[in-house]
Amino acid sequence: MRFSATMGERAQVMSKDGHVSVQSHLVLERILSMEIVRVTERAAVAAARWTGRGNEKAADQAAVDAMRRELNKLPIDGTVVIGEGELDEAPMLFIGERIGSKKGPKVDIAVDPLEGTTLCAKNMPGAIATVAMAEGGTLLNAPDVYMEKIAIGPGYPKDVVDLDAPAEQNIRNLARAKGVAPAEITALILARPRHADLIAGVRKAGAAVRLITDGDVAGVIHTADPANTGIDIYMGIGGAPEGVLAAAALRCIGGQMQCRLVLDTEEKRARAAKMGVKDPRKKYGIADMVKGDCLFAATGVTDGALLDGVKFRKDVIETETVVMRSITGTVRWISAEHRQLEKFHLD
Ligand code: VTB
Repeated sequence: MRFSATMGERAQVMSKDGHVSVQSHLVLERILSMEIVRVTERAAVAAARWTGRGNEKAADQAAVDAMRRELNKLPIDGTVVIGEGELDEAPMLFIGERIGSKKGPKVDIAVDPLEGTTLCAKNMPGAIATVAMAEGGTLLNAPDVYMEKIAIGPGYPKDVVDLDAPAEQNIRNLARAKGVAPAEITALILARPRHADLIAGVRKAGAAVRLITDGDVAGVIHTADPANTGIDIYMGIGGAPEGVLAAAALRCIGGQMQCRLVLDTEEKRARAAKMGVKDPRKKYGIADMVKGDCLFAATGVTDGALLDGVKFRKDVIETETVVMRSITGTVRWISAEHRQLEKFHLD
C-alpha cells in the first residue's frame, strides 16, 4: 500500500469506456477505507451491549475483542503503535502487537476500541470506537502517558495559537484571526482539577468554556466544524494515545494541533525513549504524529455530538460511522443497518 500518492495518482480514474480503474498500489488502500468501517462498527456494537451497566472493564474488553477479531481479517501486515497498553502489561491489542493476515503491506495501526469507557458504563453521551491506519513507520509511537494538547480547525494562519503561549493570548489571537471578539470564542476542555488555571485563563480572556468529562478524540474533531459544534479550540491535558488518533483525524479534515508528551518521571522518559522518543520535550505538530497519509474511522457507541450511538432494534442493529481519508480529504458518514447479526458474536 502507498498512502502517499500525489494528486496525479489519485485512486479513481474514469477511463473512456466509463469504467473506473484503480491503480494497483491504491487498491488495498481504497479497500481498507471500507474495511476500517467494519472494524469500528464491530467494536462499537460489542461495547454498546454494555452501555449503562456500570462495568467499564467489560465494555472495554468486549470492544477490544471485537476490534482485534476484525483487524485480524484484514490483508495487512499491521503493527499496533497506539493500543491498549504496553507490552509488559500484555493485554490484547498491546503496543507492538502484529495484526492482520500479515501477508499484505506494512501498516501502522492506532486503536482506541472504546474511547470513553466511563461514558459507556454510565450511558453518557460521546463514547466512540475509533481506529487510524497509516503506512508502516508513519504514526508516532507514543507511550500511554498524558499529553498537552491544543487544537483548532482549518482556515487559520499557521501558528495562530501555540501550546506554550498563555491561554489568554491564544484566545485573543484566535479571536482576532476569526474576526470576532474573544467573547464569541468557545474552548473545549476536559473537566479535571489540573485544568483549573487553564479554565480561569480562558474565561479571563472573555471566552466561554465547554467542559467534557471524557472523550477528547471527538473533542479535538469538534474544532474542525465550529459552525455546527460551537467549539473553536480544544485545550488541555489528555491521553497521548487519544492525541495521536485525533491528529490522524485532523490530518484528514484539516486544522492545526500542537502536542507534547508529559514525561515527568524518569520511568516515563525511559518508556518513551524505548519507543523512539529522542527529545522528551518535543512539541509535535500533526505531521510529526502522522507523517504520511492515513485513514481514520470512528463509530458512535452512545449518542454524541459527533455520532449517533448504536441502536438495538428488533432484528436490526443500527450504527453510525465517520470515515476519513487524508489522501483525498473525503469524509463519509455511514449509517448502517445490520441484519446478519451473527457477525457481531454477541452471545
Ligand atoms: C482523555 C479522554 C479520555 O482519558 O484523554 C482522558 O479523552 C485523560 O485521562 O476519554 P484522565 O481521565 O486521567 O484525565 C479518557 O478519559 C479515557 O480514559
